[in-house]
Amino acid sequence: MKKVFLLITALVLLAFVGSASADVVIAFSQIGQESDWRTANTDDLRKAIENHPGWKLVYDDAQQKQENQIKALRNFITQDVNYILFTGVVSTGWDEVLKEVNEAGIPLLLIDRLPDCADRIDYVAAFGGDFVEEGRRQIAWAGEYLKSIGKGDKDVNVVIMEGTTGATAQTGRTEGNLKALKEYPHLKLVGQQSGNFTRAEGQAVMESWLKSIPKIDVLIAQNDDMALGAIDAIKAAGKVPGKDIIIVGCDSVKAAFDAIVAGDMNCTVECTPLYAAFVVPTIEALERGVKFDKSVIHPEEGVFDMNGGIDLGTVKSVKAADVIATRQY
Ligand code: GZL
Repeated sequence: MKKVFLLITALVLLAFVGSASADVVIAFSQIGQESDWRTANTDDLRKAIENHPGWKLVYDDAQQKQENQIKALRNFITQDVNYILFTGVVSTGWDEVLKEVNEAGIPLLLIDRLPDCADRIDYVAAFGGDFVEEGRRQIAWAGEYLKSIGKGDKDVNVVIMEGTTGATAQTGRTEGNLKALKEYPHLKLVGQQSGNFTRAEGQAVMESWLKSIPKIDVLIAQNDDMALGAIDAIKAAGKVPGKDIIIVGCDSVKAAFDAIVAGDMNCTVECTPLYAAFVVPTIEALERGVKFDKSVIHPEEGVFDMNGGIDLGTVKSVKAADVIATRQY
């Protein structure tokens, strides 16, 4: 009899301990694996969540398809997860499914690319790059650099290679690019096309431009992967990247630092993918009952180039070679 009593007690205790340490389940709808930035963003968040005591990650890679993200979000609702991290491949078409997330009462953290419907839905907080400022910095760097080498009064031909059409990172950076061009009238826009944030498509677009545009002096690539693809095309055409064509990227991934130090690229505008430093404390605070007010948080970001010292108003460029050893992505 005593043994039975002890067995039942042990089972009850086991069940209690099991339920008391029930996981906090965090679901992450990730866009895809289109760029080094995206890989760094995924790795940073996965590592932080999977290594956090009592937390469990439910991860979905949408392979850059909106329909896959909508399916994933609905699966998260069915699984009744505790939190949802969301970044949208494009900015439109999310109202219905994000309202379903709200109706299910699952706290939503918006990261990276905010949806156009952000003002019409509930979310805890939002964290990501200031894309308009990043686009402004790209053009301003080119304008200020040309002034610094005595070519500020010379008309130069500029091409803008845009990210995934309709992504807030593309629409924001393009807005910043075009607004800043008005401040530098000698920068003449002669080409504008999407390279979809991928290295392969960046190379293909540059190849076609080199055949169709008589003279290109500056490439503004809205991410480093497309800039690196364009560098491959420029070299294949027998031109010297970083000299015949000035190349300004965005993200500040390691491969861009390597290209700048090698002299193939001139500048990269930082857009950090390291979001765990925001997401982890936010969810820990939510677990303690802290309330949030839909705040949109932009991280401090820099600009890195061949020599440093280019003043862009909100930031001064730093020499890539001086900091490459400290970079985390
Ligand atoms: C920016 C992010 C963009 C990066 C690209 O926050 O959405 O998507 O700039 C990535 O490299 O593909």
